[in-house]
Amino acid sequence: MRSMLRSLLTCAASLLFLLPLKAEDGSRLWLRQEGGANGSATLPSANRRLLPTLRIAADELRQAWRGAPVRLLLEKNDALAPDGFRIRPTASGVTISSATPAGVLYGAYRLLALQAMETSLTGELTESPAYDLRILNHWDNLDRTVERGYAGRSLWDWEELTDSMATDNPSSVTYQRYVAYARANASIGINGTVLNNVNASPQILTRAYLHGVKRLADIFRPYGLRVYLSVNFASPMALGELSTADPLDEDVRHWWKAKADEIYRLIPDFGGFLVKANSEGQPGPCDFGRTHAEGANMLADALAPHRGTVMWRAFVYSPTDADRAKQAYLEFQPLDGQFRPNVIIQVKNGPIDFQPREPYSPLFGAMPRTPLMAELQVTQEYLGHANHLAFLAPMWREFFDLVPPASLRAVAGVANIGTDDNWCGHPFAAANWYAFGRLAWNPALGSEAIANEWLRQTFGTDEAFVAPISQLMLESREAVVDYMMPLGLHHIFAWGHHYGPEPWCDIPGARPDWLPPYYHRADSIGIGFDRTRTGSDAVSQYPPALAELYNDPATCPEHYLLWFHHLPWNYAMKSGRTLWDELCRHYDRGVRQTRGFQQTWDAMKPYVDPDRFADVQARLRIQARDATWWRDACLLYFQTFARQPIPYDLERPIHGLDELKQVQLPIGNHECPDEELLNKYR
Ligand code: GCW
Repeated sequence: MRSMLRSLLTCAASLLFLLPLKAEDGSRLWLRQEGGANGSATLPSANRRLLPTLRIAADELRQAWRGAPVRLLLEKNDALAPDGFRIRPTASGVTISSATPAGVLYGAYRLLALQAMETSLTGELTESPAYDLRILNHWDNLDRTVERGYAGRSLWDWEELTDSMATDNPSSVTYQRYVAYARANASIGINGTVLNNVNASPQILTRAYLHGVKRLADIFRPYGLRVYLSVNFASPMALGELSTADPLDEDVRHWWKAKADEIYRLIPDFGGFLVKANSEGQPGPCDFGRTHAEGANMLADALAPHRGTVMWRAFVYSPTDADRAKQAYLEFQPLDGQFRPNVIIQVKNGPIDFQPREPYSPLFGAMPRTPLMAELQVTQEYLGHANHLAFLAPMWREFFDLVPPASLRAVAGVANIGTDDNWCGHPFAAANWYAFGRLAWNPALGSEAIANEWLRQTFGTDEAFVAPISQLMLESREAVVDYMMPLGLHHIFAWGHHYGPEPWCDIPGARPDWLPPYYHRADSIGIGFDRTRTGSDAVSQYPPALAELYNDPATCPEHYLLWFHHLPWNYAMKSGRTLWDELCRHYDRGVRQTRGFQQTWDAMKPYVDPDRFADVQARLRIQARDATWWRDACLLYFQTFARQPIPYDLERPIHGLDELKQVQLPIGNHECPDEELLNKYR
């Protein structure tokens, strides 16, 4: 009898698992609540300009809120930043108040998120964004290719947007997608978007495109999302209107003023310009013998009457110094204090270029009289594109743990969004969009909290799913570091696409600092870039205490070791093993972790809808194969210098170095890898 009962129970349990989970394509992101709502929301009286945003807040609550009635209130609160909000349980329900309509909207999304996560509101909840500007940077070209984009094409349909005969049709698929984009951003507090690539086409400033920009700005405005543009510094020349772009030339200054006026006539709340100047072949003030400050200030003067902002990038590396890691500092630090108040210098988190791990850029903290903002890369240019699962919150946490958030004026993230149904390619890549927004709102948030929030809203709240998968997410970035470039190695990617390994890459005539051997410096003695006081002296760009720490291999954190030091293959590591041995073990650990990720995910089948389950499963398989490819390529290549065996207790390489050197991936800067094609080359 007992055994019959047991088998009946087991049967019922397995039947439960067999119930089909609703198909999901990921298009709803973390905003999946629908139906069953009894929400009621009352609006404050407000003038017409403020109403659309408040209406959205009320509609969202009406559609999804299942709790007591909500009252929305516009109310000044001196303790909060303008877009901060207060959620207060009252005798008759809940009140959401803020000084701004956007703040009320953020409060509404927060309340709904709590419901989705099954977290109850126990008392009053107040939140205030750490930065006024929380902005995405799209590297979208006007032909709809996306530089370093791996999720389809650009969202912006310029052909249609620039068509002066077209009228906006709110029920069209593209229009709906624009709305969904603005809504997703608002739900995590992102309030700015730069629509186009920093390698900017001058065409964006022509009348036709500006009209298109205006149409997007009108759609985004009610969601509190302001539009910005990347501009090409030589636009007045490139558009054939002037013979120079010298920032001190009166005609040039006038041209930009007139252009700014034209933009603000169309878009009164236009945010401003983002500029990549004198970097990787882009034009800039230095072409005319002027400084970055003179260039930025000229644009700042054009925008100032409209209260617009210039975000001027510090991503420069002209061949002025032998160490690329030092160049942004060398060029920008002396300009401290020379910029107009409406200029913010946008600095990548690390001194080189969005590597899987970099120390922070020493520019942070070195320009006390200039507002700085951090540029983080959400798109996984150097972390496996849309094929690898790499949750980036831990990487950004590492940055914020060293660079005090209060020393920054704003945070920007290079977007990973495209026309793919699920927006970001890999179903888990949306977690990075989410994490970016959450950290730009509150840089003190922990990675685990963010992973949990995202998982609960995106997949479900079952702890049997959330606990192991949040653990997987938290380990994922370190796994990528391990199988790609552990112990401070960096930029040993294949030429062009930055996806696979090519530590041997040598292209005659190419800039040395675009080639991996420049960075790893492997030779018969050892490996690593000597940036100590007796080397390139990059350490001295850090505050004295850190410089001291990084300068000595005995105190330098091991995860930065080969970033700062060139060390012998037999160098004794903290573990007591040799450097070579430890290097092998990191690569090995990275590969083993990806195998573990596969197993963990497979066990999650009962909790995930079939489409997303299969999609992640397939990508994890690619990741595991790529990890092996990385390990074999790097270890076999470095072994030609180290001349030592890979420790015998580790898994042997399964590829041959010559075979790996033949791998050519058919992808360039602007293309997303075609999986079928890629597999032919693997
Ligand atoms: O990371 C490098 C990329 C380029 C990019 C550049 C930049 C937009 O490989 O594709 O160009 O940085 O940040 O300007």
